[in-house]
Amino acid sequence: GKVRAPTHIISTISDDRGEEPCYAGVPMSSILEQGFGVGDIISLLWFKRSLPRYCTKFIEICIMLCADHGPCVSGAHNTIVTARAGKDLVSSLVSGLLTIGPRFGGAIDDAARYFKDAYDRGLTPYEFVESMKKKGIRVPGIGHRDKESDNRDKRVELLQEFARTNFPSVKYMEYAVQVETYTLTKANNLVMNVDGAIGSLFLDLLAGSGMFTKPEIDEIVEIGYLNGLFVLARSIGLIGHTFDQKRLKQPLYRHPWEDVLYTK
Ligand code: Q5B
Repeated sequence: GKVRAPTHIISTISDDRGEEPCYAGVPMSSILEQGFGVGDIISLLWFKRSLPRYCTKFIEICIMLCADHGPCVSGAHNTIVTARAGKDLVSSLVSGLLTIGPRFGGAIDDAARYFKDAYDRGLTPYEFVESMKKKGIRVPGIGHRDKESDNRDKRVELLQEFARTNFPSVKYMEYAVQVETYTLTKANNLVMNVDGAIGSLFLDLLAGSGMFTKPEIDEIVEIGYLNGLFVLARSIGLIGHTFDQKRLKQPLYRHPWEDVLYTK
């Protein structure tokens, strides 16, 4: 019979060999006919399945709410400085994206990992937070430079409101809220941030939608899909900041001496 030479690449999410490209087996024409949105496309290409409308809507809300957070945050600052150094769109974009990590925007996966582990093991919020403190690890998804208990992050409230109305269960989010209640007894700015809200709520989406097996959920959390939501969303804003600087014909950025402490 025919002998197939071993392939160098295995791919399971998309196929462009036929008459029309397919995402997870769904042809492009069907995607348009069914009125799919970005949340459906993410479901197909990241999770390899169509998800219920409330899930795809939640994904879209995450993308919309995280698209930008002004010019002062780490990512936008880098992008603005890079664009003003005369660099191209891709360079300006990736310069901003490279700041996404454990402190800025990239705490979603760790928030999901730690909240899931603590909830599933039945730790009280006190036991969880204090065990993190002993290990010298900041609780991912908690804390914000510019938000406090009496000046909450509106994005967190909006995500929670949507989930409380549309998700079958919000047990992980409620646990994260209890963690926040405890961390707020320590400092006023240890509020749940947008990473913590998305991380805990995505656990609820995975566990409550009935669309994922337990091993699949464990694999998603272990691999870490969820920072991808922030990366994708914030790219929209970073591209916007690049165009803004070019449009404004801003000159090379140089930080003022008076804002540097020169010391030996
Ligand atoms: N402490 C976010 O810190 C920040 C603690 C904590 C226990 C914590 C910090 C943190 C975890 C990572 C995280 C996502 C670095 C943030 C985002 C997107 C964004 C950004 C934007 C957007 C802020 C002062 C004292 C110290 C610390 C203690 C702080 N956090 N203890 N668990 N989580 N969070 N990141 O205010 O005793 O004095 O040593 O790492 O979830 O990135 O808008 O800007 O959309 O763009 O600078 O919203 O919370 O405070 O570092 O001076 O710490 O609080 O141990 O205690 P701060 P620090 P001590 S959302």
